[in-house]
Amino acid sequence: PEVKYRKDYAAPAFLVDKIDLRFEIEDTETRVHSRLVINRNDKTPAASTLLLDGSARLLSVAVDGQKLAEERYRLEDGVLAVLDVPESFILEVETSLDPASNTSLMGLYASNGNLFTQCEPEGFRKITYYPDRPDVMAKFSTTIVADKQKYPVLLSNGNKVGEGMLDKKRHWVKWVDPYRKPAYLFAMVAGRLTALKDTFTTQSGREVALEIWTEPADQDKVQHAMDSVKRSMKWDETRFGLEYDLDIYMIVAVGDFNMGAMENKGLNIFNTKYVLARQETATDDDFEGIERVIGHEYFHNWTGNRVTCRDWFQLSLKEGLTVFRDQEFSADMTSRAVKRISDVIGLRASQFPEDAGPTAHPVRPDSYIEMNNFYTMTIYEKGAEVVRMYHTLLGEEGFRKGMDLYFRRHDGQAVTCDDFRAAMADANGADFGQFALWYSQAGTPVLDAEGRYDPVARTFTLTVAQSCPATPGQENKQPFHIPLAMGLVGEDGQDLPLKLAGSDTAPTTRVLELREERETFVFEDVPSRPVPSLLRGFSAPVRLNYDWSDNDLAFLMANDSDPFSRWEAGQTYAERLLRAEIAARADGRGVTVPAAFVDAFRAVLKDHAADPAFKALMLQLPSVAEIIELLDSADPALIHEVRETVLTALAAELRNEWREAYELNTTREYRPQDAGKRALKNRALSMLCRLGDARALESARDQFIKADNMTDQMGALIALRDTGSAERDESLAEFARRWEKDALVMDKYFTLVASSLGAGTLDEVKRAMSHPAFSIKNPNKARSLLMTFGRNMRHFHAADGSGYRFIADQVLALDALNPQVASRLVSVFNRRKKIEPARAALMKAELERLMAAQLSKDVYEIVSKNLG
Ligand code: BAL
Ligand code: ZN
Repeated sequence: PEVKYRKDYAAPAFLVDKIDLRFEIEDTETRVHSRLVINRNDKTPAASTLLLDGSARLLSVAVDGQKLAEERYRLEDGVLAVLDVPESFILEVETSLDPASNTSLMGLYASNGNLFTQCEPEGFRKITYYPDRPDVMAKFSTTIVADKQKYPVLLSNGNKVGEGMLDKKRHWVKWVDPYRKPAYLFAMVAGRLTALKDTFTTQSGREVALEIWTEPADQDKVQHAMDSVKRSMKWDETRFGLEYDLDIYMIVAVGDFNMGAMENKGLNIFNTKYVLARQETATDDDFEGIERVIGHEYFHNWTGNRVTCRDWFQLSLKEGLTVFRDQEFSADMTSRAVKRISDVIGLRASQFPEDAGPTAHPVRPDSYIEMNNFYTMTIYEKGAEVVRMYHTLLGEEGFRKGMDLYFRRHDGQAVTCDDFRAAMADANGADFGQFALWYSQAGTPVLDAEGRYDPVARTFTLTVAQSCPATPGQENKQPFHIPLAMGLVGEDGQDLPLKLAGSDTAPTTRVLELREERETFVFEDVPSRPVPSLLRGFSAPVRLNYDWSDNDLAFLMANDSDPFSRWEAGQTYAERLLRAEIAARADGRGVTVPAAFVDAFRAVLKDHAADPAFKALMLQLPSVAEIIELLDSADPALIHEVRETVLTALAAELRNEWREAYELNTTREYRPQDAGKRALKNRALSMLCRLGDARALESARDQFIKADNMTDQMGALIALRDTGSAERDESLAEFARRWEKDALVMDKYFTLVASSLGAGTLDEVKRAMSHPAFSIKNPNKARSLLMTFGRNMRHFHAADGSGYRFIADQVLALDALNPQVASRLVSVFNRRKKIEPARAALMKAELERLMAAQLSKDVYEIVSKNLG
């Protein structure tokens, strides 16, 4: 397959001023007529051949009203070449589509009898022939014609300008989008849908119609989504001064969707997972996820749609920035500390491994085979960290100045990451030259810090060395520009003023700007040996090493004024213990959990003043996947066993405290704002159940039966999941029966099955595949059962290779249907080089088996990088 390179970018030879689309929806096909007003782009050398991307069945091509004879065009490998075209002309193209057989869910496809589109990044070419690249921005109009009974609702981007009956049965609707946009932001929907309607009045006093469309039976689950839309609109006005720009904003929910959601102009299409919620069917995490994703897609209207990407290598320009914006939104709506910690957990669990593996790529990649493979944690989450670092370096006001300049300069344009960086620099007179390396160098930088207290000089000297491991194609890295937020905590647990030689301010948190391989900072007037608190707020996406004593870590856990660093101290303490015990077990010794470690966690549990959501995070140990990253030649089974032993010790030693936490955080009635209490209560329940005592199992069973909300129902099931008890099997079976008609709740059932640690998990997963609610064609189902199993470190890494074989088989089955989802699934093999040799060999054999099969570009790219 062909590799595309960033360095080969060339401006488009032709531009499209206007495109008028007409969809004729019939029973057996959909015909698409497009009419383009095309002009040669005077910035490029004269060319007389127009090249269009496309793979749909081509019916006809016409230039200036003349249907072209076959010798006037050529169609080869997804490119239509129209020969001898004039400077300016009208091009008409007719195609025929079969949405019902489109299992890729890209382009136009059917889901439960309704029609939807997904065009980002390159789906529009499956609909018609077009310069399908984001730097071609045109004005779109869309007319949809369909049977009124079957497709009463016809939607597209922009404002509705007309509708009527064509004959007795068929109706039409016309939509016009006044804003220029790339083809990837096009959308249309046709079907039997119902809307919740509301309005929002913008800061300048315009009334915007809001509509959330779902299948009729789901209308009782959209209020939270609607509230989230209104909160998002308000927040973007308040925080960034950004107002919505059309008369109507629509969201449509669809059950078959490759991604979470899509920001099509004025017509966002959403996975039902990120729209539908009721207390009885959705957990607190689901509610938060909906608010976050609704915010994310809404925020794209400015960061992505009004200002878009020049080419797909710049994807993080819109995604990193929009994730940063949704993170800030969620932080303002919930708890900033809890949000930050949760985001870092996700980054470490998924982005750090990606950045250390065979598919590692910079935030702005240099090449790709299949663009769909680059909707990654690196582009999104590391991209958001890069944006956050501007914010940390410039402060809120400076960052806002940079954003304002970015929109002033680039509204209506397709631009690059460098343009964003220039706006941040120019608005603030800042130098972000070295900062550019965050876009071009892959890999997670490592900071090795050392501290020395001099009691005579009363100075504390901090030395920080930075390095970055090699990644594919990048052997040697240059030093990054890194903001390191830090403090010094005094003996009494209070922050000390940070007086740096040569500076006349003494704040208690400072952002040190690292630029060299090794730098030293001397703090003066330090009265006694402090404990340094480093990387406060996780001020940069790096790994940090510092030789804290266990006492220092327990002290920071209890005292650090920065909540992220309190949490981080606990994680570092746990990680250190786990590593030591893994090494001990490998030498045949038993696992011991020191009293001091237990005491540090006891103190957290007994801190009744702390936010329960924060406590729930403090009481969580690093995952097996995170520990694998820290080791060479990791044995997943051993890591798992040690981690379980430590958890069980914490459960047993703190049994009374867990019981107390369970009781204190059980509330009489359900209120959304008690999510933190539910999180802590359910963590306590899990800890108690792992001891296998009858009282705990009974509490869980009782909670499962009586729960009036999904968080508590799931909390009980998660607590029971690995107990091997009769209560487990009964509750799980009952859950599947109770919710067999609710697709999103059944996803939870499949997730529970696939994340189980018990011995029969693989068999249970295989059985679940023939459950009537399961379909491998539905991405949510494939993700909840198969992807969850691929992340089940105990069973995916079964020593006999059965987990690897099963996943490889499913990759092949999926690849024939939906390459995008298949390619996500095969990525669970990415960490092979971290795994001990016997298992690594079994993994390699499966990858080789895949390589020998007929693969999509998507899966080929991931497998070949794994074997390369
Ligand atoms: N643009 C693809 C989906 C999202 O990031 O919003
Ligand atoms: Zn996005």
